Amino acid sequence: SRTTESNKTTEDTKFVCQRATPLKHHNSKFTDALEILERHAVQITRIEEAAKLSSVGSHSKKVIQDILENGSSTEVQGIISSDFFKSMEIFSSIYGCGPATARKWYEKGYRSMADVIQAVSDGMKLTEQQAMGLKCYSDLVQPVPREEAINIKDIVVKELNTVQPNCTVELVGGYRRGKPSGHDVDILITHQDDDIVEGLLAKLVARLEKLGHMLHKDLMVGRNPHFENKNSYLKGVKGIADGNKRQGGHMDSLDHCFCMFQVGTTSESERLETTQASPESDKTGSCTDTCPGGSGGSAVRRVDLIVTPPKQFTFALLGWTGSKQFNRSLRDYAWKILKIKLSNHGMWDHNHVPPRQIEASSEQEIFDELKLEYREPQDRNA
Ligand code: DCP
Ligand code: MG
Repeated sequence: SRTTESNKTTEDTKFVCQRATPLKHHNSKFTDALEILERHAVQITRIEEAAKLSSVGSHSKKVIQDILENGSSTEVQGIISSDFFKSMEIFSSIYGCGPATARKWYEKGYRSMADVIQAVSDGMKLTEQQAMGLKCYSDLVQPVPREEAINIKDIVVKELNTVQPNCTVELVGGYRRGKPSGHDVDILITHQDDDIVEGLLAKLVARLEKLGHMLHKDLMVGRNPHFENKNSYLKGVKGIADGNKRQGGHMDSLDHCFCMFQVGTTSESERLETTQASPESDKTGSCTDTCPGGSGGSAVRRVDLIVTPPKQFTFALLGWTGSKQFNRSLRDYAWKILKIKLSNHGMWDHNHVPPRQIEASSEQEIFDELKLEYREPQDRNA
C-alpha cells in the first residue's frame, strides 16, 4: 500500500517516522540540547516518579525558542555545567550503573570516578556488573569501529554454526543505520524452527564461554510472553543490570545476553602467567587480569546477543535497528493514528476486540501496514 493523502497534510511533520532522518542533519544544535534535557529529566526524577514527565513537550519548546533567539539555551548550559549533571554523566558511563545508583553515589557525596574508586577500596559493595564495568572502564568507553563490529559478528556466525547450522544473523543497532562506530555491538539471531530457537542462546553462550570470548554475561532467557513453544525452558533466569541502555525498564522480552566480549582469547597458560605477573591486577580501573585488553590484547567490547523466534524476527529487526528516537516516534504514530500496538514482538490492531495480530515477514510490510513510506535503515537516524 502507499502513503495515504492524510499523511501529506500539515500534520505531516508531527511524527519523525514520517520523514527521512539521515545520519547527518542540520538540527543537531536542537537535538543535542533536547537530549541533555531528557537525560537530566531522567536523572532528577526518581524512577518511580517517571510518570510526572508529561510537561516535557512545552518545556522542549521553550528550549528550542531559546536556542533560536540566543544561539544556545541558558537552561541546558546550566545543566551541563552543574556538579550534579557532571557526576551523573561520569557515574552512569560505568556499565551496570544506571540513574538510581548514580544518584545514590551523588547523594553520598561522591563527585568523580576517583571518589567511587576510593569508596570501593573502603569497602563499598558493587554489583558484579558494576565491578566489571569499572575494571574494564577504559576499554568500554572507547567507541567500537565498524570493522571490529563486523569481525565480532563473523566470530558469532562461525561459532553459532558449530552449535546450530542455518541460523540467520544480523548486525543491528547503529551499524545497520550506517554509523561508522558504536558503543556496543548488537547482534540479532533467529532460526526458522521454533524448537531450535528454544535453548539456542544458551548453547551459543556456552560455546563462546568455552573459547574464552565471554568475560562477563547477563543472560535472560525464557521470558518471551508471545512465544509459547511446547518445551518450556524457563531456567537460569537472572536479574537484569541497572544499565544505561535499559533505563526505565526493558525494551522487550526476547532471549538476550548482554556480555563483555573479547576477540583475542587468552589461552589458559597465558592467563595464568598474566595473573602471576601482575599482583595488582585487582586494582580497579586497570584492565589486567580479567580484561586483558589493557595489557596489550584486544579491547573488551560490549556485545548484545538477541535471539528471536522466526515470527517475531522482522519486528525485532525493526526495533533493534532503531534509532531509539525513531522507534519511539513509530510506536507513538502507530498507536495514536492507527490504534496499532507495535513492539519488538509483533503488532496488534486494537480496532478489533480482542486485538487482532498482524503478521509481517519484512520491514517493508510493517511500513505498509502502518501506511508509511518505507525508510531504509540509514534514514532512521532520528
Ligand atoms: N533501543 C530502543 N529503546 C531503548 C534502547 C534501545 O528502542 N531504550 C533500540 C534502538 C537502538 C537499538 O535498540 O538503536 C540498539 O540499542 P543501542 O543502545 O545499542 O543503540 P545504538 O546501537 O543505536 O547506538 P550505539 O551505536 O551507541 O550502540
Ligand atoms: Mg548499539
